[in-house]
Amino acid sequence: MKLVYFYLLSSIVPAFHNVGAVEDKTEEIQEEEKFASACPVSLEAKKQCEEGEECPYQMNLPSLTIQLPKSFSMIEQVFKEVQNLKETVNNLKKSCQECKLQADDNQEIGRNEQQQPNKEAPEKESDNRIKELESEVNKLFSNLKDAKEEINSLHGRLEKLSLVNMNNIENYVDSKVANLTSVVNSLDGRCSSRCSNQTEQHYTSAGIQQHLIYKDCADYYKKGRKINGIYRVTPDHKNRSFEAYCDMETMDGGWTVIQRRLDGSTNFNRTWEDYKNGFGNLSREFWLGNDKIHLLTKSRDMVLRIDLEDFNGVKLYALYDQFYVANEFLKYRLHIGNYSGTAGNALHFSRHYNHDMKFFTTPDKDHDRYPSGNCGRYYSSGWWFDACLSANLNGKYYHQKYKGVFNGIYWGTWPGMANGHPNGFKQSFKRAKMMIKPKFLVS
Ligand SMILES: *[C@@H]1O[C@H](CO)[C@@H](O)[C@H](O)[C@H]1NC(C)=O
Ligand SMILES: *[C@@H]1O[C@H](CO)[C@@H](O)[C@H](O)[C@H]1NC(C)=O
Ligand SMILES: *[C@@H]1O[C@H](CO)[C@@H](O)[C@H](O)[C@H]1NC(C)=O
Ligand SMILES: *[C@@H]1O[C@H](CO)[C@@H](O)[C@H](O)[C@H]1NC(C)=O
Ligand SMILES: *[C@@H]1O[C@H](CO)[C@@H](O)[C@H](O)[C@H]1NC(C)=O
Ligand SMILES: CC(=O)N[C@H]1CO[C@H](CO)[C@@H](O)[C@@H]1O
Ligand SMILES: [Ca+2]
Repeated sequence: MKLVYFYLLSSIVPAFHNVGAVEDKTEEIQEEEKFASACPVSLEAKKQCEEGEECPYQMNLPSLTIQLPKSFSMIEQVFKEVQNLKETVNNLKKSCQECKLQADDNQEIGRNEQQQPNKEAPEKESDNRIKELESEVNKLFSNLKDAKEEINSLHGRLEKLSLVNMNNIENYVDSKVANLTSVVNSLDGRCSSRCSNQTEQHYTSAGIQQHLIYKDCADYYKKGRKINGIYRVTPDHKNRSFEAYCDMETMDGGWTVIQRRLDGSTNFNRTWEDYKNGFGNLSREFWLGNDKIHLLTKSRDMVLRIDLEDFNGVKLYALYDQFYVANEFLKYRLHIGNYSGTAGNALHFSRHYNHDMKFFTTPDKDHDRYPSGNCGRYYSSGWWFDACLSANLNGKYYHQKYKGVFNGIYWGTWPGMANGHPNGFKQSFKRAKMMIKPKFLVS
């Protein structure tokens, strides 16, 4: 784990290995002294052993808690900056695309008019620069997101953070951001002035609307589409678009639904491939698909809302102020932020039952933290299993109370849920829904 982390960060700090080493060393020594006095390592023989015999020893390591340096928060800040930058580049690109499409339209309309000879050239050049810029911002963004993930996952578990020089990372990323920002600013000026010149002449409200990209349900809602239903979204213009169910009523609307249970018509005991691509019927019960959820949560900071209803008509909800699902390479690892709501924080129930930062497991792919079996197979579900669960919304749909293994739709903090009923019956849910929305729209 440590090695992965180190390589990852060192890959974005190629040139600064020795700066600030002195400062680090003193920190390291202080750190070591602290540990030496607080929790000494002990080595003891496991049993009595005779001379000449190979003797088994047991080493007791103290449990370690490492304070991350204050620059950890800086990475968070830089990360946000890059995200803003990314948004700017996207907007820039969109406005240029719109502008270009309009120009094309105009050319068709005015085919008979004389065309200016060199009109294409500067536009192409600007297009290319934006493409370059975009790929650079994307690279930086994903590096940072990965670094952030690694740091989060290692928080409190890392032995020697001094391996990584945080100051260097800051400097490097800062200079990168500064450079990109200046390029974006210069391009922005050029592009928007050219656009406004053309839009002034040929702007029609219908024309612009046509070319807008809807990243998710929130974009539709903003444009006045307020009826629940299926809409086509394009969270990342480099990938295909796809259909999603939009909840336009709950809590100010604009929610992209990623999972829904309501009658047991769809089987959720499925393979990795099924969970990757999504399954079910968007109008009824479905899993949107891990690749799509990744794209949606990558393109914007998202919040997650979970709505649950039991067979007594009790309706409660949970809201997480951050929700991100990593890509397939990182096994669709889950990230959740702070909880609020009425249903209880079952995704992060305790230190030992915590679905945050866990990989996705399906009955045919075991990435869980349970050493002697596959939680996905045991509970007939694909989920971010720990060892194994305090929540599982993809469990089997029971139409009433059930007995046996806790393999139904499960939310451990639900009133009376974890204990079951006196005669061994377990409670089940009538409805469950998971949905996401850009964070900046949630007050
Ligand atoms: C930005 O970076 C490019 C190459 O990465 C470099 O050529 C250029 O001089 C830099 N610009 C500034 C303002 O630092
Ligand atoms: C906008 O159009 C006017 C003439 O209509 C022209 O003089 C001006 O240079 C144009 N501006 C840009 C940035 O292309
Ligand atoms: C889930 O699927 C697996 C493999 O397809 C199967 O062996 C198992 O019996 C199923 N579990 C349930 C509860 O249907
Ligand atoms: C999905 O469900 C709706 C409503 O029940 C139904 O009309 C539609 O045919 C179903 N679609 C598929 C692909 O099964
Ligand atoms: C969660 O709450 C803590 C403390 O209130 C805050 O510092 C942190 O930024 C919050 N996390 C998110 C993702 O907003
Ligand atoms: C989820 C998804 O389809 N991701 C694809 C997006 O596009 C890149 C580049 O074409 C692919 O590598 C991803 O698999
Ligand atoms: Ca396992």
